[in-house]
Amino acid sequence: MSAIEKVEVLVTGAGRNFVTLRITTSDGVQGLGDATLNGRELSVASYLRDHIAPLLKGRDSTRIEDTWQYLYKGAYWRRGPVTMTAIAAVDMALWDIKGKVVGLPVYQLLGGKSRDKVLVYGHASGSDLPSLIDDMTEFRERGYQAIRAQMAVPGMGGTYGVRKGAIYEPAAADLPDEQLWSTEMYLKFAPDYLGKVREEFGFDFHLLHDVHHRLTPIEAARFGKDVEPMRLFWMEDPTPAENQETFRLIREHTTTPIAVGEVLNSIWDVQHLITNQLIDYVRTSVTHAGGITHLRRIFDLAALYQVRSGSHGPTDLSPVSLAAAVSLDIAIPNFGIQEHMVFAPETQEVFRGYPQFAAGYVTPSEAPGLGVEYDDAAAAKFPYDPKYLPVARRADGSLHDW
Ligand code: CS2
Ligand code: MG
Repeated sequence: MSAIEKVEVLVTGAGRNFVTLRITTSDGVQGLGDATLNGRELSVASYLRDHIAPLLKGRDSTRIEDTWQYLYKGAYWRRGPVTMTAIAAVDMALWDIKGKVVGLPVYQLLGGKSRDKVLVYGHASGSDLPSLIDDMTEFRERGYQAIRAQMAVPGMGGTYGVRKGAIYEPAAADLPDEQLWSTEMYLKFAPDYLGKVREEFGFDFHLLHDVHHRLTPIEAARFGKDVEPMRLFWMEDPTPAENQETFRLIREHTTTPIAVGEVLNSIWDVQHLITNQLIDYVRTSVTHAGGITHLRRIFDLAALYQVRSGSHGPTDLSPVSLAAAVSLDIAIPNFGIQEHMVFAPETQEVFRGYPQFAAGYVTPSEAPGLGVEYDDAAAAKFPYDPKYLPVARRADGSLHDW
């Protein structure tokens, strides 16, 4: 039996904060799993180090499903981002090990390729229309065939999704940055700039937009109708998804495709959305939704209802997460699109071998396992640096969804 012998929780601030789980077996085979939860990283690090690691020592590393069930049911307390991210990290690491032991990339263990390459989308943004157009132009020149467009709304300060500098990172403050939000201004402004993007670039690329949980259902219905002429690939997170049934109201008013899931972490959180076809893309990530084992279940349920994948993949999920996500993306029949962001140079120094971008697509590594190596010496150069995601407040001071 290939027993789990060593469990390491690796925390680094390489470009941004990442938590990585490394499992080593009695045969000396190592597997990696991403355990990064932006703004709450140490909660997962502690969950893994203090609660899960003692349970893993001596377990048979080949028993991936049993370990998943053991950690999920054994916690007693169900679901949630911290628990499901910790389970995900163990799951990814065990799939990585299994691939290395049999000498195959993980995607081969998931049924092999259903496509030759994985379509990705990038994040263009701007503080005003000229800078958004410039950024979109650059993404087009780099070969992206799908681009998300986000622009600052005048008078709203740090509107969501606007990159500062080369790398997009929303968790940039020592305490939560308080950003002003006005639905009225957004609803007046966003359809207009998305229309100008289409005027500038036409329709021969996929245009995406992230509403980021900001609207009420009827406001989202109105937004969806307003942007129908722009033929978005999707409008993302139009309204908070705790009440899954509420999306029916949006559906009744607009044909703009809907993508939901990045803040959700189990099949049950998206079950109603999928089985009632209230969404078109499910965005749950391999890191926050229980790993490869559970995300495959979500995608298989989605396939029954013609819902496609659209995995979350920002810079606050590590290159290990991207490698695991692309292993699923290339194998499942109902792949939609994969979010793709360029990692900081420091991140690339620590994590090596992850899927690389070429002409609008990525492809998985052919190396056994997930194909990512973690450089401890490089990681040690970048200490953990606690950062918080922003919060949003309305003009009257009340809190809004960020
Ligand atoms: C965003 C994320 O990529 C997206 O779709 O919603 O950038 C999100 O804001 C961050 O992952 C939060 O840490
Ligand atoms: Mg999003």
